[in-house]
Amino acid sequence: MVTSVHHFRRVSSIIGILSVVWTLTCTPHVFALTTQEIEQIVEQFYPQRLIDESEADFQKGGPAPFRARAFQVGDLDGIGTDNYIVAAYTNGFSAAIRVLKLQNDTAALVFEPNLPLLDGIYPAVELVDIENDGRPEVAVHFSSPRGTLTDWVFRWTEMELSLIGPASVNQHGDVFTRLFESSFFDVDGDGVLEIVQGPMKATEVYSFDGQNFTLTKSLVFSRRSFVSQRPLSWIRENLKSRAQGMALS
Ligand SMILES: [Ca+2]
Ligand SMILES: [Ca+2]
Repeated sequence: MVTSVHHFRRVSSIIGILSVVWTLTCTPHVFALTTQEIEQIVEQFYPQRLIDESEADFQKGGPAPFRARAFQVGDLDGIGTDNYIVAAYTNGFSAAIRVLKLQNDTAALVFEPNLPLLDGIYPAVELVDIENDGRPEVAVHFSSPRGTLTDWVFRWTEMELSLIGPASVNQHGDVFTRLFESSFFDVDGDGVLEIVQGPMKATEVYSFDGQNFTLTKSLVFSRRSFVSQRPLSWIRENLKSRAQGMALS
């Protein structure tokens, strides 16, 4: 009898442990989403206007419809949970950026910047904490037909992505980034990342003033043809050392 009670208690405690494990593994939670499930969510939010544009173009004899997308999951609002997806989409020509918010395993489109001049072939999304405050900023890169990357840098401010990277406005009032082939690098070692841009025309260093990036250093290459024959990895390293030299001098 003693043995069977003891046995019963052991079985009960095992069932108890199993139910805790079951609860932990089966309770829906943002963290429980698999990469494949997140990819499906990102695909569901592929912008219809990019599909329509591709198909209209194809009907007029253009190239076959094309889709590319990239994304990162991150904690944009710094609450300790990776509850946002930043996704970038292209149809090979036009592009879009969408911020999706995850909640109870569902996603909602919460912001899409109105930037008609976003374009490119393949997108890439990078989350980088520029001023080291625990909240990531967003850099989105698009490859161009010439192979160079254009870079758009944003900051998540409450409800929207605001463009903080260097940008200009064309005659129609549309904003376009002035960044290409850039990288983040702490030139002056103060813990805040600068943007170092190059490599063909000039080395430019943009510094963050808390609101935007502004040009703080510029150096034109005197032997452009020499530089352009070098591999990109060499150019990037050279840019970094030049940028450091400029900051120190
Ligand atoms: Ca930050
Ligand atoms: Ca710095």
